[in-house]
Amino acid sequence: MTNPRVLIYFLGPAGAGKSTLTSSFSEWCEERDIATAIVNLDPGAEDLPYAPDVDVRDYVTTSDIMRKYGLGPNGAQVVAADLMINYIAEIRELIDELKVDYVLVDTPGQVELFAYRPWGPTIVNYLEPTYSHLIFIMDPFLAPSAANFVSQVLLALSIHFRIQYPITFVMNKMDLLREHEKERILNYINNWDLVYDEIREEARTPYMLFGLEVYRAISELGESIKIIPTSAMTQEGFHEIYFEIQSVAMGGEDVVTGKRNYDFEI
Ligand SMILES: Nc1nc2c(ncn2[C@@H]2O[C@H](COP(=O)(O)OP(=O)(O)OP(=O)(O)O)[C@@H](O)[C@H]2O)c(=O)[nH]1
Ligand SMILES: [Mg+2]
Repeated sequence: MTNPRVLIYFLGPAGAGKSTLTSSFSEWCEERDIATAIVNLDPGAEDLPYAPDVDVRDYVTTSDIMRKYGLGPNGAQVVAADLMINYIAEIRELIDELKVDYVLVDTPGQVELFAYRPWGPTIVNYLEPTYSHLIFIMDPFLAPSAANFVSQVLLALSIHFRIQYPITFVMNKMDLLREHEKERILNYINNWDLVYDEIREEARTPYMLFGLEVYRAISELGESIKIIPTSAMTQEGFHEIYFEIQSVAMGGEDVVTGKRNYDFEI
């Protein structure tokens, strides 16, 4: 059987590499004759490293909203996102017309749109209620310590808690790390016990107890959370991302919730 068409959302903190990874992953797929299209959902994007097939900026841009309502960039971005809802039916029609296997969706840097606001779940559920996949991009430069590493995982989980589609975690920008930084990050990724030990070492304050409780809350999941080291520059990890999406789209289970998300026969 052929695969369903999947919408793949690239999410993560500002500057983590959502747009670059969207672009680079699309090139990687095209080189392997896997048809992709790109949707830009970021009304604040200035220079994109790809030519979007569907672009929210054709309807609303953050810079127009800043001018029109005298808002700063963050407020304008939230208003722009809200206004986007007025055009979402048109955007969906355009997406539905795309004749590709994978639609890659670049998202705004305001991660709170997905973590806290109704916007994120509304958009994802509306655009493709069945075959959607989230890629949460972690930034190694935001993980200088075990506590910060865990807090990025928590952010991803809080998004996943609200938007219950399969999720793949990636640690991007691996090519930028020096050898000892790379080793530290890979140790966190591969060894949750080390994360536990470091949290204990890092914070010898009452907060340590809080940190350890948080750690415990996610450590069982941690066993099943796989984080793929990637680089948008070298395309490291792209096979693994593709494999993850494929294994879910072909009837696998979501590692975090254990739910079957694609309920069809293989
Ligand atoms: N060397 C290297 N640079 C990267 C990588 N991914 C992203 N970058 C760079 O990081 C910067 C931010 O990347 P973007 O793709 O714009 O990040 P973003 O998450 O889309 O940012 P916002 O949309 O502003 O939230 C750019 O200068 C990219 O070239 C990577 O894997 N390796
Ligand atoms: Mg971007």
